[in-house]
Amino acid sequence: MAPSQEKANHTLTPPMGPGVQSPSLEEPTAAVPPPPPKPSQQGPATVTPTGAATGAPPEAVAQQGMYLTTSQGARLRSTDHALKAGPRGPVLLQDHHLREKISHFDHERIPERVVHARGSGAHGVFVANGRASKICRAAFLGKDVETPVFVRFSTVAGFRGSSDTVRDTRGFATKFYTSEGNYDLVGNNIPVFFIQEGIKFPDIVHAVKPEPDKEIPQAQSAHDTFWDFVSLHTEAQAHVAWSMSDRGIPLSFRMMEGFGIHTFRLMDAAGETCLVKFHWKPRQGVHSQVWEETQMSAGADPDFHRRDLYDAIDAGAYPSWDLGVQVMPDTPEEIFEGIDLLDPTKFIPEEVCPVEVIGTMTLNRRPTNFFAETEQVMFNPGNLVPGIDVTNDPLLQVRLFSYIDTQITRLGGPNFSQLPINRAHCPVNDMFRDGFHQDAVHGGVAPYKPNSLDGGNPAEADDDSSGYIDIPTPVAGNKVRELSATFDDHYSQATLFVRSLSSAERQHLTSAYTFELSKCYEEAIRVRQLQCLANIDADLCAEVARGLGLSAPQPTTPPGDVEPSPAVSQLGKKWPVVGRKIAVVVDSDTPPDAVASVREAIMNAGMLPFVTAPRGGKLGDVVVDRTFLTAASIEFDAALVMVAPVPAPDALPAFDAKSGQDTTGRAVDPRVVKMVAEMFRHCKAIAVTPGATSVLAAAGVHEDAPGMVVAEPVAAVAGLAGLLASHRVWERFPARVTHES
Ligand code: HDD
Repeated sequence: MAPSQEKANHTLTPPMGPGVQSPSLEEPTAAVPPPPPKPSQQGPATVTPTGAATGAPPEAVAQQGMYLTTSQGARLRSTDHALKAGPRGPVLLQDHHLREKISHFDHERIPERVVHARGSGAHGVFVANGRASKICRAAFLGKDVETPVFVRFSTVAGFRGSSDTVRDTRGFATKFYTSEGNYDLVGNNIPVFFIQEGIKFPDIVHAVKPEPDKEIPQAQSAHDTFWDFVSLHTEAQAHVAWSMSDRGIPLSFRMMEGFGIHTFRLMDAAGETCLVKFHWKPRQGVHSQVWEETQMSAGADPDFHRRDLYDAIDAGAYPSWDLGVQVMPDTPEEIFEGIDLLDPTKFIPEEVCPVEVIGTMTLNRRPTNFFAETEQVMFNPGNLVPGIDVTNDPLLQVRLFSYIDTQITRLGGPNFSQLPINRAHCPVNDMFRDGFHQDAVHGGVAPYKPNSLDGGNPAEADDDSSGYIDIPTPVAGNKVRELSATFDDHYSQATLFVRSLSSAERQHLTSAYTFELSKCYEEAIRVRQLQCLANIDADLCAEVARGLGLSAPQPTTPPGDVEPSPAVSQLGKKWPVVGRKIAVVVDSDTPPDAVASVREAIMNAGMLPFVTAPRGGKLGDVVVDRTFLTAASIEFDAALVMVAPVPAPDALPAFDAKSGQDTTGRAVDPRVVKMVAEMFRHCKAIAVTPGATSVLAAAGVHEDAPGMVVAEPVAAVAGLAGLLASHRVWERFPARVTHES
């Protein structure tokens, strides 16, 4: 994937659509048509609830005409002043426009999602490679079939206005607008879940949400009620291990894996079935922030992930994911290699069952209107198409009820499927009528079956084209409130995960547990969680216990021997650098033509340059993207510092701490020094041109340290790209941390 030539020449300033004038300083007075939606931002095709294209232009459903009107279309003279009895008199109730304007405003907010409230979405396309046709009859999985998609990424715990970069599981929900109806794959970025049964969902959510007396903390799991629950409800331990790892603090939505978690049943054209688990594999690589970065970005840019997604799409660096499946035989016991496929707290290591790629999704359009699309989109794991079916996973079964139910409150009634973002892109004839916010003017007189008055319409499908085929499997048993004994093992997959991590990841995991448990007020909860850690891994338990100043308990269930799964580690691989962000740090001494060439070299490598200068405006023809005042180290994956004349003086300038200048007499800007020091600490690649080495000295960074490049600008870009392929300079992390050190 490379950015298109046209897109690659981005300026990182907001694009203006054709015919849209730059805003003037004065308030415009002449009437002009409303701006059309930007072609790159159009929502899905406008179709009626019965599927017929309306033919209406997209703007017909938005604002029309050149004049301000009431909601009924009457033109208005003024919207700045209420109608009053005299210029100093009381406001008159008679003012229709005032009442209508304020009343509509009073009802602008809808309830946020009870979980996953904070999220952002994008449109795109899924192209199947046809490999799944052997196992699944779904039309959208046929070779080269292109299906429009809308994806919403989210955090779970935080409110709608919370920060993007908190430690949390991320939602990864995809709506495929297929020719056979909408198919929703509503997954997360972690392959296991907290609970085995849906009936426990309110409990885990109540535990992680802010505590009910003070309503703190916001969007955090580092508090007593969360650790109280998960240390008692030990089936949560595997998920907790994943969310305490780097998986809980992704660098970008673009760089997360996605998992369907549950086992699904696929059926081919001949009626043969198999069991699968779905995986999304980001072509950008799987990368995370480091903990300090998450906290800095929560302050410097709470919209960090949202902005990153939209910046990448605007720059033409469209993120893409391969969709893959692990395919397992559909046996009566539904157990694979000793793992119960109905237990959503378990995953199947890729070394045990490889992931086979069945298609690729590319996100290439951001929404035109956040509320209409990202906020109003609804997902439902029960939205299935012919060929894809659920299993008896007791978590999934309850989800099938919950997602429709919640929309009735959140989207204000039963007609949420008629909202443009939720409409199927194929004919819909559901015989549902009336209800709040009914958008359709249905014809016919017989929304019931059987009927003769509408000629029998709608007809029923045959088995070949019908969704929701119930495979006639025998169901028997007493009514019980219990789970199969094959769900009893709560620890071995947490052990497997922990022992699959690299040293640096393991260090992050230890720090995360220690940090979170240190935030609990109740010692009994810390001790109880240490008991769980003892059952997962003795070293991990000992390290966390040391950090907490407690003693490590003996396990009650000693960890068994597990085969590690290298695939769960995010380290040790090489990834494409397309879409990675490079700060090009310059000042008034940097020759503009050198900046222009570096910018071009970065874009030629598929990366995104951000020219960062002491003040805004232009350097020659190059637009300054960030100033030293607005730039933050956390925004960038790497930096190229060229704050000095090029070519360099003979002797590399050093920093004189007393004067704050370098040995050539130039002041070293403390904001650049801070950025370099932070990026070094966060193990990011840093390049400096030979004339700028005093910045390194001022930041206390040695030019021979791992991941440092001292080179002429264009050569430095190649050096940075080489380092970025591993994401971070992992050698800078100490081999193993202990809390004594
Ligand atoms: Fe859920 C939203 C993912 C279990 C009940 N869930 C929601 C979203 C995602 C997930 C990504 C956000 C969708 C969007 O962007 O609009 N949920 C999961 C996964 C689960 C899971 C991967 C386990 C494997 N969820 C789960 C259970 C229940 C729910 C067991 C209830 C019993 N989930 C909901 C919900 C939400 C929701 C309350 C909130 C807003 C919404 O549905 O539309 O119904």
